[in-house]
Parts: sequence; structure tokens; C-alpha cells
Amino acid sequence: MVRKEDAMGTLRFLTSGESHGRGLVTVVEGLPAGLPVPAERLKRELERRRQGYGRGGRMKIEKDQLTIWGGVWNGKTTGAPCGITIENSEWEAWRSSMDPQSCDPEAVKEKSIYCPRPGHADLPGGLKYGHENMRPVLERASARITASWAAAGALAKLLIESLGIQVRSAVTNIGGVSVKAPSTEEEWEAASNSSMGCVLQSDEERLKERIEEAMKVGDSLGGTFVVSVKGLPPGIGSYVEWDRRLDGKIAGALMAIPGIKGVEIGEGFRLANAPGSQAHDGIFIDEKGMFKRRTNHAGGIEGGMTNGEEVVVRAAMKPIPTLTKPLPSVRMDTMKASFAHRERSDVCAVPSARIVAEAMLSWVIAEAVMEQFGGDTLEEVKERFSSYVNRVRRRGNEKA
Ligand code: EPS
Repeated sequence: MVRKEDAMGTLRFLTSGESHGRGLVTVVEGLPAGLPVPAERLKRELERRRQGYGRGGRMKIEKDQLTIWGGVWNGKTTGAPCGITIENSEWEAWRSSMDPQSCDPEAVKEKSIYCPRPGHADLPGGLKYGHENMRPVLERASARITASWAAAGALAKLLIESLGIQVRSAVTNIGGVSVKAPSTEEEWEAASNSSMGCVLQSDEERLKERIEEAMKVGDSLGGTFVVSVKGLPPGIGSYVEWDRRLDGKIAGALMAIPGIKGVEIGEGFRLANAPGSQAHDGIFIDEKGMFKRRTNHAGGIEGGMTNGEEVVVRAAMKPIPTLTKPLPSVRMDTMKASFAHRERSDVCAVPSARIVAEAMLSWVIAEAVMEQFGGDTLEEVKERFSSYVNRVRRRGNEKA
């Protein structure tokens, strides 16, 4: 979380752009100098976000070709703000209705949206910003913006990976069909490489069938996914103030992803029903002198800090609000009853949302690491991080 007064020296990113505008702009500031940024890796992360099943026609059109405008020189960060643009493939077709300066009134009329979709930003956004035609609301509330987040998150991922921290995700349920969640390394790897985020091929098929069923009846689907972070030492984040607690930042960042309605850390809601004796994770010191737990009900976070175990976060996504068989609504120009707006849309975006969640979780971890250890160069960050890890490690060895 960046407070205005301490924004200097902190990792931060801002974006601009609309879903059907010219494209997306992302500026990431605060990355240390010397971080390798392979273009292929950025491309790959953006590709992963476009995968899945049940996305609309748009995902076949978009290529998410990115251009780096600054902050990276000869394959490495320089310490300057890193600017990235991603062009929207259909810009020319949308230009007459989306031009920043002068639009064709007929084209604007054709693309106008007067019937807010229940579940979408349309109505509250239109009321808030005074847009009777809610096109500008849809344009910025669109999950298209998450391509920018994936770009910023990819840079964050590169930074934390250089410290040995790994972020992965898997889909666990779509539209009420539950699938196997990963537990072993091989299973996490399989889920990471699967376009549906599944460990098993047979589960991919089951989820696709469920999505096809929804498509046939003009409906949309939500679901759940899990994100894991391995390689974090204990003590990242802090308990000393509410806005320094890492769990709060994680929940906030994941909740900010379009469509997410629930976030749980570790066994979250189940812990509410368990007695304390079965809810907490007993402590021991392993053969390397590290503090360890035999269970991980807490999902790697205690008191707003990492405890050295795998950080496990689950999130629930609601179904996409644009429906082929729309729900009742009201026309904003006449205030008469109507049906909600319909247009080209996704049926299910859960496999993409989990990639965005990887990006956002990587971001929050990178932000916390930079806040805690700082450093203008990657070498400095690495040195400070490893000196901290050694100090924390030594504690367990002291009386052994
Ligand atoms: C979105 C609607 C669809 C999605 C879009 C998010 O776009 P369109 O209305 O142009 O068909 O494809 O997602 C993306 C473009 C993307 O890159 O993820 C929405 O209304 O949120």
C-alpha cells in the first residue's frame, strides 16, 4: 500500500487505458536496477492470462503485443520508471466511437449503453461519474485492464523469483464443478502449465463441459482458485499497524480483481468452526535449524506476517454479469423498465483471473520485500534479503 507521504522509495504502478481505446499504458516505479527483464517472459505471462475456455471472441483477436518505453536497457532494469504499452487490436474499428478528442455522434450512439447490467459497475459508476450513457464506465471497469496488471505483476514476479520466491496458481472449481487442487511440486507445475489451471487433464475436460453447458443456455459462470507463494522467510509484513499487515494487503489486492467477491487466507472460513487446538499449527525446529510447522491451517500468515510456510490464498469469482438472456434493469435515459445491456462477452474468466491473481500476489510480495529491504540495485536487495534470511535462520540454530 503506497501512502502519499512515503511513496518515494516504494514500488508502485499506475495504469491508463480503456477496453476499446487505443491501448493500455502501465508505469512501474521503484524496481531496483539490474533486474533481467526477458521480453519472452513478459509475453508468456500475458499469454497465460488470455488462455482458458469460455472467453469471448475478443481473446482470439488480442495479441497483447507489448512495447517497453523506458526503464529497461539492454535487457535489464535501469532504476528508472518502467513504461509498458499494450495496444488494443481493434482500435481502428472502435476509433470513431472512442477517439479521445472527437467522436462520430452516430458511432457513439451505436455503442451507447443505457441499460445497466446487474452485477456490473454500470449503474453505480454511471451515477457516480454522471454518465447517462454508461459506455465510459464499462470501458474502464472492463477486465481488459488486467492485461496491464499482468504486465506489472510479471516485473514483480521477476524480482521476487530472483530471491527464490515462487508464485503459482490453480483453478479449484467452476460453476459448482470441483477439481483436484495441487499439493506436490509436480502437481503445481502441471496446473501452472495447464490453460485451465488444472492438475488433471480429465478435470480440464469436466470444466470445459460445464462451461459449454452454460454457453448453451446463455448463462455465465464463476468459480474458485488457489494461489500459492513458496520461498518466503518468516517476518515479511508487520503487525505494528493495520496498513502494514500483509494479509490485509493480499486480500485487498485479490479482492480488487474484477469479479472477485471472496478471499480466504489458509483455511480461513473453516477455522471459524474449529476449536483452537485443531486450528493452529504447532512449531518445531527442523534439522537445518529452521522454524517449521507440520500443518499449515494459517496459510503461511500469522499476525499480518509470513511465518515461513507456504502462503496459500483462495479466491471466489462471481459469474460474468453480461448475460445472453439478460436480467431486469432500468433504462437510464427514460427511467423505464427494460432488460440489461448485452454485448460480446466471456462466459467464464476464472482461469484468467487466477493468472491475474498470481500477478497481484507477486506485486504485493514484491512491494513488501522492497519496503522491508529496499535497495537501488538488485544486488543490494539480494544482499539485504539474504542477510535477513540468515539472521532468521540462525535463531533456530542458536541453542541447538
Ligand atoms: C470484458 C469483456 C470482453 C472481454 C474483456 C473483458 O471484452 P469485449 O467486450 O471487447 O468482448 O474479452 O477482457 C479482455 C479484453 C481481456 O483482455 O481480458 C469485460 O467487460 O470486462
